[in-house]
Amino acid sequence: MAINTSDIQAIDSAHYMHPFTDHKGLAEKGARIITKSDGIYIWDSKGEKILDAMSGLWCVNVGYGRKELVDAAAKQMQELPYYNSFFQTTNVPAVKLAEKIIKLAGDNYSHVFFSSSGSESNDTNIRMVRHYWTTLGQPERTVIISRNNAYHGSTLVGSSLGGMGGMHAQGGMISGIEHIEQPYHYGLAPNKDRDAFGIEAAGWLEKKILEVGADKVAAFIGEPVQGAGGVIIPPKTYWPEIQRICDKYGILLICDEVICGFGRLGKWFGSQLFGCKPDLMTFAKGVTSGYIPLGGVVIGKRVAKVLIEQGGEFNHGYTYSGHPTACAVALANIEIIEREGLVDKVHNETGPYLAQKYAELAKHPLVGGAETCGLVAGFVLMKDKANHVHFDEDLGVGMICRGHCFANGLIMRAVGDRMIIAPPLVITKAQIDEMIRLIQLCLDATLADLKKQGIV
Ligand code: PXG
Repeated sequence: MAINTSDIQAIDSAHYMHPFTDHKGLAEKGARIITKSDGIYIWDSKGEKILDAMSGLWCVNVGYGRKELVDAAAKQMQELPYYNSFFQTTNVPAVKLAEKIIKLAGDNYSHVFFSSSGSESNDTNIRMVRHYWTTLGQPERTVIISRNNAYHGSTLVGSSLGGMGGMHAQGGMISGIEHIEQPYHYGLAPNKDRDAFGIEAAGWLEKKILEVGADKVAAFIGEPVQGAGGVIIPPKTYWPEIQRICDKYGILLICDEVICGFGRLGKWFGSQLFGCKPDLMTFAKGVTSGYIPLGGVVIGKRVAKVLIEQGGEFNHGYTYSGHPTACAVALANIEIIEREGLVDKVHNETGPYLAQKYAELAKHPLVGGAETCGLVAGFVLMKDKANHVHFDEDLGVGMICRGHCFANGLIMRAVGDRMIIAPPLVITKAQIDEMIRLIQLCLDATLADLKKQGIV
């Protein structure tokens, strides 16, 4: 179907309200219309080929153009497109997917609750942990501790859990959420020993627990690696220490695996890489590689046992909990990840290769704090990295760099001045080389721009 770009842009501007978008700015420029995809590439309506180093929005783990996933959806839709799991009914794909996810998660877990997104799943988490403590006769344990710059979704619960001031400012926050500082070594304490900083940053949790009162705290929630906050990779000492502190005070640990789960960090779940055993794990995105919406919570035995044996009816659920078509696509997606050995490939081959390439990229005069973990990576654009001087925030240097990426056929995200990537797990070494060449080119163009404007 031929597409008239300016017609679609005009209708888009007249009727389609986009997420996280300044519409006045967009109307002037017109949205970029993405029309097709294959592997790690997407194309726009003008025929430009773009290397999608963000896997859509951190989700297209097996890459675009997988007919198997289309076939799985079509087959399921012909048999049973939809049915609910309320009123003592179930469906085969949901049952099989729950069993499969528990096998991947390991011994600590027994049940899965399904939703359609990461935000909904975190809402489920909060309902679940508060219900858990009430069932155990400790209803005053309601407070959830989270972190600054965290992202846990965009519903009111998700944004309250998250640590983004801009989101809190629009619509407010639910009560009972506390935040501690994030474990951002390069940003907060670059001159400190990294591992010692990890212990110190975990210690902020203990301080907050004591401030709130341990008997009031229900859970701590964190992304194993903070994604939307700018790919903040914690020191290896951080999560084991967080686990120790949660255990010490009997507090539930929730890992939000929406980005880190399903192979992104070279393990099925990020918490498996960092050596902690959360009581609850949020998932979404990579479970279906984004081909169809699905999310959920993997429930540890400690919580499941109490809810099932003592909790009575859990007054919670979504129309699409356990959606058969979404679950069938997830099963086919996990089969591809297993058959192609993508988790091990990230761990043993492409992850280490990307790390090596980022170590080279770190020599660029603009690049500070370049780090990778599996197939997520980030660096911060620095004015004077020798003296650890950042650019003035108002200059929008990250957006300048992102503009060059857009113009040169590369999707790389800017979070402030942090430039981040999360390419599909199917990316090859040759494609990593191609991606790095493009990043280098965009960095050079950004530097030239900044010099021309007299900023550096
Ligand atoms: N938790 C985490 C860790 C996420 O990254 C969510 C929950 C919410 O999932 P849903 O499916 O409700 O969107 C996310 C989503 C960005 C960006 O700008 C990241 C997300 C969503 C939108 C934008 O990087 N992550």
